[in-house]
Amino acid sequence: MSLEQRITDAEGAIAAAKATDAATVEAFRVAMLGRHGVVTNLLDELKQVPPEQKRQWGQRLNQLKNAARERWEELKAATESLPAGSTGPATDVTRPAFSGAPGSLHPISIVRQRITGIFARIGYTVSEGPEVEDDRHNFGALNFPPEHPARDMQDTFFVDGPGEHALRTHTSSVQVRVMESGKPPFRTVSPGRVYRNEAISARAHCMFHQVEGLYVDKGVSFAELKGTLDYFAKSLFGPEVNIRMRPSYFPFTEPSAEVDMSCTICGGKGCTVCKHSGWVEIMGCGMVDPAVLTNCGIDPEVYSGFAFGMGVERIAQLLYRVPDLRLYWENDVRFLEQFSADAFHG
Ligand code: 2NL
Repeated sequence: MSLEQRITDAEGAIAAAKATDAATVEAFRVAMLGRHGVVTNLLDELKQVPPEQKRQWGQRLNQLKNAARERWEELKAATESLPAGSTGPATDVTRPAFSGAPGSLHPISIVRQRITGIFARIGYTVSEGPEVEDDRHNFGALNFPPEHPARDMQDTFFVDGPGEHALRTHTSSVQVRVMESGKPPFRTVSPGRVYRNEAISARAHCMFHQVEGLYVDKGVSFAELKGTLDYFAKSLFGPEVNIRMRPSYFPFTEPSAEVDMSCTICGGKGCTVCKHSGWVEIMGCGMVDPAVLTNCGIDPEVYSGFAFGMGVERIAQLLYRVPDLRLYWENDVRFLEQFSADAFHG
C-alpha cells in the first residue's frame, strides 16, 4: 500500500476515533502516537523517502501527527467532563424522547366519525350489521322488485347465486334489521362498507362507504327530514351552506329526493366542482315507503318515517377537495398524513 494511501487511512481513523473513558483515550494514544503506533511508524518511514521528497512528506506527516494529538486532546476533554464513576458519555436526560411518526386516522374514518357524531347529538344511535347479506335484507324487504337491475350479477357481487347471499349494496340492510328487531321509535345511523360491481375509475369504486339514517315514529314528516338534513349540512360544512331538494326515485322511499348543498368551493357563484350550477349533490333521501314498514313488521297506518343515505368518499371529497377516489385506497403516506381530525369546523 502506498505511503499516501496509509496516511489517508490514518487520517480517517483519527477523525472517526471515539472514546468512552480514560482507558479508551489512552488506547487511542498508544495506537496512534505510541512507540509502535500508526503515526510513529509512518514517521519512521520518512528515512526511506528520496531526499528531494523529504520536505513534502515531512510536512504531510507532521500534519498527521498534529491531527492525532488534537484528537487525543479532544477525547480526553470529552471523557474528563463525565461525572465521576460514569462508564459512558454524559446522557442528557432532559432531551425529548424520539418522536416516531404517530400515524393518523384515514380520511374516510375521520369523516364517518364526524357524520355519525353530528347525528348522535340529536339522538341517533349507531347501528352496524353484516357485509354479507341475504336477499331479503338487502333487496326484498326494501321493496326492490324481482326484476330490478341491482339484483343482477352485473351490478351486485353475489356470494352464491342471485337471490341468495351478496355483499350488501347499501347499509339499508342494517336498518331493516333494526326495524324488525324492535318497536318504534327508531332513530339510527348505519355507517359501513358497501359493494357494487363497477369498474374502478376516478369517480367510482367497487367498494365504498355509506352512512344511512332512519327515523321512524308517529307523525314523522317530510318537513322534519328537511330540517334534519339542513342541520346536518350546516354542522359538517359550515353555517353558511344551504340545501335544496330535487324529486327523485328510490324503490324504498316515497316521495324521494336528491339533496344538493350550495357549493362550498365557490359559495354558489359557479366553479368546476359544481359544474357552474352553484350546487353539489350530497345525498339521497325520502319518506320510508309504507311497503317497507310493513315488510319490517311496522304498521304504516300508525307510524311514518324518513330515511337518507350518503357516500362517505363523496362527502370527504367535498370537505378535503380530493380529486380522485382512487387516492383513498392507494395508501400513499404523503396522501394519508395530510388529514387530521381537527381540521374541521362545525
Ligand atoms: C343514496 C341514497 C338513500 C335510503 C337511502 C332507506 C333505508 C330504509 C328505508 C328507506 Cl331501511 N330508505 N335508505 C333512503 C333514501 C336514499 O340513499 O344516494 N345513497 C348513497
